[in-house]
Amino acid sequence: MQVEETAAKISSMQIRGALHIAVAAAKALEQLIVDGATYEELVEAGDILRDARPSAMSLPNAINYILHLAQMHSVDDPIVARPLLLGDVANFIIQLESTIGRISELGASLIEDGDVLLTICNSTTVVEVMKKANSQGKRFKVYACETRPRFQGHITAKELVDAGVDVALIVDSAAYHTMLHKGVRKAFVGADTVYSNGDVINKIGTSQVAVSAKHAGIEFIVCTETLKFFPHSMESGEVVIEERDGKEVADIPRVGVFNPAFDVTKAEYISRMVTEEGIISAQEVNALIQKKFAWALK
Ligand code: RI2
Repeated sequence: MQVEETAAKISSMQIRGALHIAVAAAKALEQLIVDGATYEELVEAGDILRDARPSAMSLPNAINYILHLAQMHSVDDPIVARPLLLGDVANFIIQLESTIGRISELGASLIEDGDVLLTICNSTTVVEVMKKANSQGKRFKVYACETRPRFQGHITAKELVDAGVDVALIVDSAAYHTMLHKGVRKAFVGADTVYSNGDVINKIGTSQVAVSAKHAGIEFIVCTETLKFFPHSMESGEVVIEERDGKEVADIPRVGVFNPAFDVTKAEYISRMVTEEGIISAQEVNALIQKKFAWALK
């Protein structure tokens, strides 16, 4: 797929979910390298892809890592370096896609027979965790927030029901009530960006679920690949919270709309994080950044 086409699909959310957009961008860059791009052309392509969606750190991390590999291998020396670079890029993509398997194993260990769970949006990672627990013979119920305005909760519900999981959709504003009155024990959510202090950016409404979970005394669990960690959060601070077209919410003459796509959940609301490196506390994110992002922090 061409770079512009991939960027357009990410921007319009035909390709969505923090992991999927990172893999799509990595594959677009891989194709450019196959086609003989110079380092400058890769940098330009990286800029186009990076701008496609601003709030998911998986996207710039994947792009920056491939540019780092290209620099290491000197992409402009095609005969010697290009095959080595392509090998490393292919390896990176395979590793990226395999992290989800490790997270699903670890995450499933937190789900017990008879559990009642709640989730928001459509996180591939969370869905895989739940499918894994189901395949282990555990029987549990999931309440899926519909996730206005784009209803990604419907995708979650469909994927879970197809896998044989007992699932019910709720409107987003029913989350707290459902926790209190339907015996919810754990909330599982995905992530788009994780700051070094453990704060998490995820789909709008996630922070309300987290605050409600704390109030209701239930666990709030974030499932995230470390690729979503923000290595430079100490120095460069804030990630832009994407604001999307108001028409996604309502199209009423003379009525304005504010449509943020994400929000920030503070680390204090997060019980645990499930990563491919293990189950950690939000306070352990910074140490893991030092370990996983040495290439970016130099
Ligand atoms: P996975 C999604 O954003 C949601 O916020 C979801 O929790 C997160 O990406 C992570 O998704 P959007 O693309 O990487 O629907 O777990 O705006 O699939």
